[in-house]
Amino acid sequence: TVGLKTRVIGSRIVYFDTIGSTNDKGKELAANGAPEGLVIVAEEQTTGRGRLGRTWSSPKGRGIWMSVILRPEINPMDAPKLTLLTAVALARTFDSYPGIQPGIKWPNDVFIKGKKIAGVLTEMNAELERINYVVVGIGVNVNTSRAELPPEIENIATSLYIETGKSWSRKDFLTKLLEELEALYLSFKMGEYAAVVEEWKKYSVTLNKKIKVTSPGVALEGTAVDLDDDGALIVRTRDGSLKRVVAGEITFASR
Ligand code: BT5
Repeated sequence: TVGLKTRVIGSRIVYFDTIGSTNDKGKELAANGAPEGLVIVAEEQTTGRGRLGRTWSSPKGRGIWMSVILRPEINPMDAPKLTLLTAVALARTFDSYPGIQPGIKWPNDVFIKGKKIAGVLTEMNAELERINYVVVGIGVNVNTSRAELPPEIENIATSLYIETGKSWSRKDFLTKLLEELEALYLSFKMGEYAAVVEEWKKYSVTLNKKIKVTSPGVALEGTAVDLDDDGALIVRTRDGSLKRVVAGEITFASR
């Protein structure tokens, strides 16, 4: 065990030396009745996934490749809130490292000085108005060196090691992250989401930027002006109208 102070998140941790994807394992275990809070951690993922079929580089022993099973009693439409909440937990954790200033790019990326250091992949199983389970996948580059980054992400990704020039305990990072995640999740369950949104805004590198949004059925350009109470991004388009985007993908438009 890692000496956790949490009661729900990480109440059970299953550990794998090597695995395809901790999210796939999470979905399998959740479908078979695994309890809320179960965490799956792997030293290495051979088919780590990002969103929309993208790959997530997960070299052995270098990062935190993990998934958490949640069973919140919320409307499936509110599931994206869990992604933002997780990004805030990650930002708080990075914030506790000397000289590290995390930024959150909507909805699921954590950046340090313009480079991606962590990502969140939230997947759910729901029927009608009821969530059966949510698997929150989290990938964090802790001790990956520059040479270990795949060439295609060499210029867009970073790690704690690359940023600080030293190695860090993955166990300490994981412990802190699970504690922050639990604190945020418990207050979320009590209906206190507004504070999460406020904190998200504090870390945001998205607000007040010119962006392009692409998501299923949406393609628009404008300025990200706010995050609403539900965690949706509010974009002001050139004609001055406000558009609400709940899920998708943004790129920063170069002026
Ligand atoms: C994400 O997707 O950022 C979600 C990543 C979630 C990974 C975790 S690890 C544990 C769990 N099990 C899984 O199989 N997945 C989750 P997305 O926003 O689609 O970003 C993917 C893009 O990030 C890729 O297309 C690359 O450009 C870049 N990328 C890939 N690996 C990276 C890494 N290790 N660090 C930084 N960027 C990376």
